[in-house]
Amino acid sequence: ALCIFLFHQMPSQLEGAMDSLINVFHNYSGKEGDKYKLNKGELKDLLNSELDHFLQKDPSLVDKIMRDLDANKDNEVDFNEFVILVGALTVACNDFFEEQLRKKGKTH
Ligand SMILES: [Ca+2]
Ligand SMILES: [Ca+2]
Repeated sequence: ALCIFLFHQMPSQLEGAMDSLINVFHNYSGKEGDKYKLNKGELKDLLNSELDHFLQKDPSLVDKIMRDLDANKDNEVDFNEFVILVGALTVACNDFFEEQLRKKGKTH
């Protein structure tokens, strides 16, 4: 019901973010093989195009991320595994953001 609501109403900022997350995943996962999972090539495309600012240009990083994310060891990243990556990155960014806020706070 929530998802139907999302597609018919102007979403809030958070709902929009959730919607984007779902759309981005499926844009890449649908390219090859299993439509609902990212293989290594699809994961690489997604990381390069969508997380360019967060990730260093390190060719071995895709392998590492794949290994870290692939909890069920089927060599594909499904949506459950993908949200763990996004969640971890978001937490890391928030830590940075809070640190900046704290630094600013101290100067006053
Ligand atoms: Ca796929
Ligand atoms: Ca997997």
